[in-house]
Amino acid sequence: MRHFFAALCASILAAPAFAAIPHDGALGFQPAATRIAERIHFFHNDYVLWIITAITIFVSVLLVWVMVRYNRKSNPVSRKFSHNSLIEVIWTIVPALILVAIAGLSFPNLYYQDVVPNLDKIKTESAELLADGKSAEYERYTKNYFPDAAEKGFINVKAQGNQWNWTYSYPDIVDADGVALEFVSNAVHKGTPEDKQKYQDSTGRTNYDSLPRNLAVDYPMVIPAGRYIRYYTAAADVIHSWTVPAFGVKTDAVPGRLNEGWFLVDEPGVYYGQCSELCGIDHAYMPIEVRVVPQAQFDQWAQLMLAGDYEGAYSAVQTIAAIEPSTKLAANH
Ligand SMILES: [Cu+2]
Repeated sequence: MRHFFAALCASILAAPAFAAIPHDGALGFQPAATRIAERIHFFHNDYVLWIITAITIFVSVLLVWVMVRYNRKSNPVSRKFSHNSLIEVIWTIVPALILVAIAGLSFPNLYYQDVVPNLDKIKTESAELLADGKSAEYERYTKNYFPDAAEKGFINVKAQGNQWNWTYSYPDIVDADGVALEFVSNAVHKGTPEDKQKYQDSTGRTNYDSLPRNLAVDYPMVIPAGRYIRYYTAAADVIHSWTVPAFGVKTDAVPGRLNEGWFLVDEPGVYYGQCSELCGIDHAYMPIEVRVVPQAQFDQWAQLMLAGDYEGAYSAVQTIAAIEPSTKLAANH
């Protein structure tokens, strides 16, 4: 265990950037890295949790009251009535109102994360708010929509689930022949004593000990920070699910179907996830590693990958360069 922590600290310290990773004994969510995750955290921690707590306390008090007040000793002869219109109306309407209150906040969140934003609309709407001098509205608007990023357009990535690894494709990043960048991302296995040797022989790398088990991959998905990412999920064989907890993103990858979603990460760093749909014997060994890097570093990585220099590309994103002094999300950590 001590070695594990030492390795974990080493891996975190080696890269100055933030790493979203589960910790032993931790409680709650991983820190939110996207607006989607922030909204989910607020919905859960500051809203539904209070409602659940109130209901649980209320029901427990009722139970205790019934047990104490109406047991055979304190209430030997029970009354014979079986209906009460008022209480029946109350216990129908109040739970319905509670459900409406929950839905009222959860549906906008679902819609927000499900529907890929219209970037042109974001550009015009934000420009209109600014032109009309509505700075308060603009502030509120830019909490959920990001005009600067909208200017730059989407980065498209397709994540295809396979038994048992992921194939990432970047349809907009093409070589001279028009062939899109595509590569397979395999787990770095840490099970048998030979795994380390195998990893070192096939990649020539020396970082095996610093990699987290069942989370690190040989060739991670890389995306630029502060950009709208539109991702697609598909599957080659059975249903998988592309999931990164810190992004608040989980999308099933279904054979014969193309699902889509989006996210935008401000803070460069390493973000880990795992396939979240039982997909067979090696379900536990198809992790997801996303490296969020500044745009220049992303471009460099993409060029090296296109040129077939996978190891060069891998080392190009091992140390994640810092971005502007401190981003909005960095301040939260
Ligand atoms: Cu899977």
